Amino acid sequence: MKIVEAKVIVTSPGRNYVTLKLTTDEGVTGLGDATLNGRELAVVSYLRDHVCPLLVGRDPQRIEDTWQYLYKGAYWRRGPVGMAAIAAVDVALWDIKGKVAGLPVYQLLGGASRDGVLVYCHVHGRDVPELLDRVARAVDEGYAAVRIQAGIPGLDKTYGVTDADPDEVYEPADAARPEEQLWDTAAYLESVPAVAAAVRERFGPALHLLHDVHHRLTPIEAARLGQALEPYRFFWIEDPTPAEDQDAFRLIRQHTVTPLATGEVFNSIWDCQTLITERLIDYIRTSVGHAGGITHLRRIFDLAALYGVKTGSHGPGDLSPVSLAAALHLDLAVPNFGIQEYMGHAGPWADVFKTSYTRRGPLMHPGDEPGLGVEIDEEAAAAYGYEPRYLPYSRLRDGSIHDW
Ligand code: KDG
Ligand code: MG
Repeated sequence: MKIVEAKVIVTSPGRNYVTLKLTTDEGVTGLGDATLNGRELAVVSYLRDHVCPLLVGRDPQRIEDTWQYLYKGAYWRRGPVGMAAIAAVDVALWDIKGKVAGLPVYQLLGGASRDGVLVYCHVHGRDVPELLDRVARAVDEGYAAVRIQAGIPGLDKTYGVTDADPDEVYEPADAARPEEQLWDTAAYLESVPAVAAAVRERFGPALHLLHDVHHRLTPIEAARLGQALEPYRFFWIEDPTPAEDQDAFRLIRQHTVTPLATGEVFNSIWDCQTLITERLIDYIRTSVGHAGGITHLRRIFDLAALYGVKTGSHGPGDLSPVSLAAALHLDLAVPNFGIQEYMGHAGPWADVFKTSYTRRGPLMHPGDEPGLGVEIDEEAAAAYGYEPRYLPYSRLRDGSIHDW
């Protein structure tokens, strides 16, 4: 069997998605997600100009060899653009392998280790009453785990909270430049424990609570937050400090037993090595889309399993339904699964992507279609043209730039 076509499809049904579609000489197709939010066209070029020409003529069954060929063969390793491209190829090859075998991808990964995949949804509110109402709605909808983000008094906008409900799109359309937002760490640290207390008081101890700090604290500030949240028994706090500073986690760890999660901006096992092998985190949040596909994510998860670190894959709406499906197949199979982020997708995405995954109460399942269980309608995709958009960025009150 040979790959005869490697096509990159750019579409924006609600937001921008980049999809790689591989076709074999036997007419089998496979999809991979190559979306890198705000930098989509860089990956499009990497694929179209450098990777697709190498794929035509290759045997699609040789997934590991293709991964190594694209990773080692480029000489320039890692990085979000290259690794998103490799991920897309890898996931498309797993899709093809599943279709050829007549099996869902999770069966190729060893079969189901559980009946379904525990997911957490996003809940945000501009203030505490709004947040509480929306947590109640999520509980009514069957979720057992919620990520809670609330507006911060004195700040117009903050990460995780938008005016739209339930959709979260942080990238204003038609903005020629990224939107600027004000950040105030003291106000944030003051508000979060009170928000947590209100949610625990209303919903009791059983609901899993998660919170995303989004890289904004120093190590000692993060330690303080972790301590302050200990009475509320969080499932995790995420990205307490800028994730690339792995040493920071040693200091946070010395001060708090609140579980720590990080990794959504990591692209390879090397980014995770210290954090996992020194047991500095509890959940590794690398994603199928940004960390080299199913093949490489499985390797990261296996390393994590050795050290008692569980999985908690990044699953925002800016990764396409193809990535979500791939994540669910892996989540179902790996022994050290922890939780899967499920933000859902905004806008008319379902016109373009036909999916087989389902949610029943707190659990999701990828479905039993051969391969990933996702198809793309190229005609529908063509109707939603690319929209340049940027993520926002933050400044402190003195005008200096802070992590968003
Ligand atoms: O594109 C950036 C988003 O994927 C990120 O801000 C979402 O932090 C995020 C999360 O945990 O979902
Ligand atoms: Mg996050």
